[in-house]
Formats: sequence, C-alpha cells, structure tokens
Amino acid sequence: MTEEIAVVPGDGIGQEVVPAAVRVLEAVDPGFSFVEAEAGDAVAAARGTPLPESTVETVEAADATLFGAAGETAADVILPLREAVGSFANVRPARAYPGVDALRPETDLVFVRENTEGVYAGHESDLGEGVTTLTRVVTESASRRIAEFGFAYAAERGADVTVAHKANVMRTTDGQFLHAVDAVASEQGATYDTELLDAMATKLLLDPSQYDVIVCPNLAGDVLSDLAAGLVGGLGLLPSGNVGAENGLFEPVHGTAPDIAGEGVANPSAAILSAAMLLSHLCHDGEAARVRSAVEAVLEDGPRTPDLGGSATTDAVAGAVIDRL
Ligand code: GGG
Repeated sequence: MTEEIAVVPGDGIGQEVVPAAVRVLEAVDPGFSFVEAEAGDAVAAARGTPLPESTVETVEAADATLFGAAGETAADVILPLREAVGSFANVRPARAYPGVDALRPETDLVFVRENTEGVYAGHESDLGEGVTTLTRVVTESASRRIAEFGFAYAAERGADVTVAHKANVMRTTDGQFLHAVDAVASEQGATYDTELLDAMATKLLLDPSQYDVIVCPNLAGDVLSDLAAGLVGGLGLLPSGNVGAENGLFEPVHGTAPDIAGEGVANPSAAILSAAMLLSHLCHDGEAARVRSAVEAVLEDGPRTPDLGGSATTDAVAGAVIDRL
C-alpha cells in the first residue's frame, strides 16, 4: 500500500534541504507518494497566514510529514504542526560521525524533549508600559507522558537516562516535572540521574560521553540540543522526529539559516537523516538503515558542504548519498 508523505519545506534552507531529502526517499523507493504543502514566512506574506488550513489538513491526513525549517513565524507553524500530528516527544539524536571534524568525537546521545508545553505553550502577554510576561505551563500528565516515553526509549536501547531540569529555581513547574518523572520511574523500576540544566550545558561541553538519553522540558531540549550540534560538527548534522502518536513529523534541528539561504550550499545531512527517522517510524527499517549508512559514507569521504569545510552543493551531497544507497 502506498503511504502518503506530506512535504512542508517551510522557509530559508528548508526549501533546499527538504527536496534533497525527498530525492533520497524516492531513490530508496519504499512506495511513498508525496504531497507538498506550504507554510512559513513567505506564505504569511503572500496569503496572510503562515499556516493555511489546507496544510494542516494535508499533514493530518498523511502517514508522516517531512518538514524543513520555520523562521519568524516558527511559533505559528511548527508548534501547531507538531500538535496536528499528535506529537508530544521531540527526539533529537546527536552523534559524531567518522570523518567529520568534531569538537567532541565521543558524542553519542539522544535528547527526548517534551514538545507540547513549558515556555513554548504560547501564553505571552504585553501588559503595556514596557512590561511583558510569559506563563510557563508544566502539567503532571504531560510530564508523566514524556517520562514514560523517555524510559521506554532508553530501555529499548539499553541506555541510561539523565533528566535535565531547573527545579532549584522553577520550584513549582520543574518541581512538578521531576516529581512526575520520579513517580513513573518508581512504577517502572527504572533508574535515572538528574542534572541542573545550566550545569549540564558545561558538562555536555566537557564530557558528553557521560550521557545517553537526556529527558528534558521543552526549552531546555531546544537549547541543549543546539549545543550538542556544536559538539559534533554543526547543526547540519542533527535530525529530529516529533513522535509519540501514530503520525509523526520529521525535521532537521536547524532553522532557516538566512545567511546561506538561496545559495544551494546548505548541508542536507540533517534533513536526510530526518527522512531516515521517518522511514524507521513507518517500519521501513531496511531502507532507513541504507539511508543512514549512505549518509555516514558520504560524511566520511564524500563531497561536503561549506559548513563541514568543503565546497559541494546541497544537490551534490544528496546525489552522493543516492550513489551510495
Ligand atoms: N527545523 C527546525 C526549525 O524550524 N527550527 C526553528 C525553531 O525556532 N524551532 C523551535 C522548536 O524546535 O521548537
């Protein structure tokens, strides 16, 4: 049976790396059909809304979505799209690849980021007279849900869990988060460590090998995973999956990169690896493994884009990946 993949490139380099990833998906040919939908800053300018209802419907109806990047309208695009697929967990693997110059070549960890609440729940107010506020939402149910997901994810991989938080300052919200994690761990007989997330940023930089699976609230996961990208060679290498429900949305961790957008030299590896996560999600494990191996081979000795010290184009790297499938 043909599975339908919604393709939403979004803004900036999303317009370049997502077509490259689609080329790779077409080449491994798991029997997908693709339906493209628009979202982002350019759509907002042209149509008055960054996320047309037709795009939400396309994403809801698809078996999975490949997303690119969101710019100024990120809050109005990526957060509702994650909601549209019913996702509550943003899984962000960060690993160093042979052949890539990495600050910390021993890095091999996965962020399991709660992606429905925290400070990204969207409750901001302008009270006037220069005063603005933001309400941080942390519920017991969402905290339990991400803890259950994180412990199960780690158990499947025989990995240890570290929980990042800032409960010494955000006592009520991260206090509840930690309490929920602890309750789930007790019920499941699971073990875990905790780290204050600011201290963890330093420890990640100095010795990432001490971490396997990092379960964290929304903003902490967004920031710490970008830090981890810096350990392995840059944002062009980190894929992600918004999962938890049957449907899933897969996107590179990077944003729109306006400094290089339009030049055709963005690194497509993160988008192609996100496509591999999509393949795994839809149980095409053989194809997912082929895509991962091909990306690894190209990173080791193939053409590379300028972020990795080369001069190859996005299309040339995608073509090299296809050649090695
Ligand atoms: N592809 C990732 C992306 O578009 N990042 C822009 C951004 O602001 N993301 C916020 C988030 O991941 O929650």
